Amino acid sequence: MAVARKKPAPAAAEPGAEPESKAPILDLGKESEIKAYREMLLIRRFEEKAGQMYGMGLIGGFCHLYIGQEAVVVGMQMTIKDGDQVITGYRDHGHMLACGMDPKGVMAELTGRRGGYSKGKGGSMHMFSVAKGFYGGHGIVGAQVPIGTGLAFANRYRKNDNVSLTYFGDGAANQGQVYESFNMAELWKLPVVYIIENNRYAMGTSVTRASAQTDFSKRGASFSIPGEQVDGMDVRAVKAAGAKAVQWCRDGKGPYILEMMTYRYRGHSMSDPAKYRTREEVEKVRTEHDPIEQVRARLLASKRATEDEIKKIDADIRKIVNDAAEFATHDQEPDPSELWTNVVR
Ligand SMILES: Cc1ncc(C[n+]2csc(CCOP(=O)(O)OP(=O)(O)O)c2C)c(N)n1
Ligand SMILES: [Mg+2]
Repeated sequence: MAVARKKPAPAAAEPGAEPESKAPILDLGKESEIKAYREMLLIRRFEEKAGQMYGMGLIGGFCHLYIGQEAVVVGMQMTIKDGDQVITGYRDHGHMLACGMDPKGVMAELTGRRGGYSKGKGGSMHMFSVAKGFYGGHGIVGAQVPIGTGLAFANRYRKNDNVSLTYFGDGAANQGQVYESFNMAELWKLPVVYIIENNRYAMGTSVTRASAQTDFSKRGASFSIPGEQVDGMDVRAVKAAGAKAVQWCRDGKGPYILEMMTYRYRGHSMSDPAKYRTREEVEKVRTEHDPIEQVRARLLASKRATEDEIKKIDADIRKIVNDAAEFATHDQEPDPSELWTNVVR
């Protein structure tokens, strides 16, 4: 029997929309604003290059680009310290770069070369760097949520003040294991910030088609976990909300949920032509809310940076990315004897 819908599903929050509850947006200051610009641009250019290299057949397997979402990870990274942990799903190159992992090692992993973070045997979704506090890189949707909660459990058990930043998408937020994790995290007051990157789609399914409650900041309500919506296209808003949430965790008050309202400009993965949305929808976000363009315009308007200084940053970033691509193209593939190493039997 068909069930009649009593009321239409609420409209999903748009990227760049004014969130209902928000921490005050604070000026980052000159140095941090320039740093944020550099780091977001590094992710953007790296991902564009990865897209090109995929097109040239140099990258095989899956490859999910983070273009459009850069302000989320860069803003959050500004709120943490050494010892804190970051974990995410398969849209992970931006998180690795923001954690300070070497672009050469990340790109070489994408091309399956021995200088890659997983010796060329893991690919896009399977890279780790404990030294940089990055715990993956997980291809199973939502699987990182209990693991990120476990990292927070370890922090609590060891009585340190480290915090786990656990990222996942709007689609993953509908999974059962997320709510088991929420329950334990609040029950044991674990220091974990759950960062829901709401980019409005899970593969080709929009949030409004898949979610009964599209305000993801409320998803912890029945566990008494506080949450807020954040303009995930504005690095200042991300940093302000992130700093509050991280402090909440460090103070021993338990988990916190941040719903980042963001958008991915590219398809779900390199093989997705994204026919489920219009060009206009993408263009509108790009032209009105682009996270990098916002900072660039602000730097110039405030005279914190000149056109020449911005050009110099752009050239530096292009060189880093070109060097990474060069390395990833010419480094050797793993020796066939490596087929049986690093395998759990
Ligand atoms: C357990 C599981 N189910 C399904 C898939 C296939 N799958 C890969 S990504 C994805 C969509 C997830 O969307 P979302 O959580 O919104 O993250 P986004 O891709 O938008 O970053 C699905 C269903 C999977 N990898 N794992
Ligand atoms: Mg999504």
